[in-house]
Amino acid sequence: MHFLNFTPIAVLQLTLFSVLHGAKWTYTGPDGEHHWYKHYPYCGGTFQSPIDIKSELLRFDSNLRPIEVQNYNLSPNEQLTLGNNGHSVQISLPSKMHISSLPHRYTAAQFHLHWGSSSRPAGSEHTVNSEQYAAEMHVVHYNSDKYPNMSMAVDKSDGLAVLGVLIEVGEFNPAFEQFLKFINGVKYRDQRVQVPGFNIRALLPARLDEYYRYDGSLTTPPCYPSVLWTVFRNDVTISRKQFLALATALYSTHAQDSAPVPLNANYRQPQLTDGRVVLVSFKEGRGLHGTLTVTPPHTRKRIIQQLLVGDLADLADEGLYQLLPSGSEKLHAGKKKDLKNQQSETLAKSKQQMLNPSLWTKSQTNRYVGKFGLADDTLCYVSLEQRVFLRLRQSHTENQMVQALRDAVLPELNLKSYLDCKSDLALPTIRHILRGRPTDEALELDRSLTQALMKQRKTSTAIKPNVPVTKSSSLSPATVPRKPQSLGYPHPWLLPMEWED
Ligand code: 3TV
Ligand code: ZN
Repeated sequence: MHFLNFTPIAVLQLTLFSVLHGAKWTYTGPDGEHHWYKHYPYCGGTFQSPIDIKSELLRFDSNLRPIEVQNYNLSPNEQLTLGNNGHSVQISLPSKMHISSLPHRYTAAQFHLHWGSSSRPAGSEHTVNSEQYAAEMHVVHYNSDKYPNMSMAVDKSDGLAVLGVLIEVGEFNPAFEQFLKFINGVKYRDQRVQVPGFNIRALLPARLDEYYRYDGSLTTPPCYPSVLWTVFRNDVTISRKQFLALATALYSTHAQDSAPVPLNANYRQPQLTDGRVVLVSFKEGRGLHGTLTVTPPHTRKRIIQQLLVGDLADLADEGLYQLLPSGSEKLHAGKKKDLKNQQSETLAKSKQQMLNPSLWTKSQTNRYVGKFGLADDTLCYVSLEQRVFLRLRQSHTENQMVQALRDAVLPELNLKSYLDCKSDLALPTIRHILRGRPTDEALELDRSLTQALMKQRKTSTAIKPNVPVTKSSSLSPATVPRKPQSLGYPHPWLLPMEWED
């Protein structure tokens, strides 16, 4: 969270200076991604991309329309510029191409790729359940309803929409060949060639109705958090030969440089999710990675309302599981168990992350990611909670103040965000609500919550390592390490509520 150390003016000055004077950045070495924030403060900030798109972040959203693109089928008479900018290979696109299915028109500007190396053909930026694809294509569009060009849009929160296509090595892809056949003409940085237009739609997967959607950033400096990301669920393939052409033909250095540096492995590591959810346009799961949480907003609202003023016994029996992350539906759908038992198990499962201190930087609640329709971002106080918490921890002032914020102020603020945003209910907030309802049922519900969490805590401490360290893990080096909770003292969230008379 290096971004927190700069004032807004300093961020602006530093970013302007670096963009104008072209501060050097690379993917490895002293100017590698862990150093980007020094010249490009947004790279150390929040809501960064790419991310690991994992099942527990997913929320089905029935409002997500199929992506519709216009004028993507270009004639060979239209000339496109293929270029090597030292970070990627890019094709500029004509402004008639646009996305028509979003609430604003997003006009195409360019597409480019990120890829691995010949020795390690894994170079996608987004990963799905920690799985990295061979490469990824990004079709960059800007909001032309609101901004006159790409430069004006690039740093605006609603400025850009990027379509992400995951690429696997497999069948030969004739559409990709339309530009890969010219790649040797742009071997070195700043080289450009003209290529005939072709059908850009053919670079995308067949189904444009199945995708992941979240709010994020440019994956390269200056990392502005200005991108509405759409990552298609279905990948496309290129042949091994096509992949190798991409991975071996290019250099990130100029033709005249004495030490040519190959251009490959040009992907950024997955970033922290910062309380974001990933909306999904499709409902059905797929095998191992397919389980989705599909709580529609109106159900969520109804359950929260029930927590506030409804019958708590009924809620314990039937309702609460619907608010909880992936897997809970399956448990509920199985053989009917004793209800209390069932509730305990379900809650325990869903709160597993909360019980693993290493995962606390990823909020259990979520920021509303759709830009359109439901709510103003400012209602989502969960990110505020995270930032306050991190900042206080960084300055070594973790104390009663933090606890008071978490226990008293933030649950109340969060309640509003749960109602307005697409987020799950965090335990402190459930407790905050129950505290306002000192009835036997509320006490009972709190007890079973506590029991379930205590039980789960024992199991999770026994079997779960603290920090997953796979290559594609979304824990970036910016993660503040957590000290493990002492086994002897339950975390305050696990203690039964004190009931006021
Ligand atoms: F807009 C971009 C992206 F979205 C650009 S051009 C503007 C940067 C100053 C770019 F280079 C990108 F790499 C991306 S990306 O987030 O799609 N990778
Ligand atoms: Zn990109």
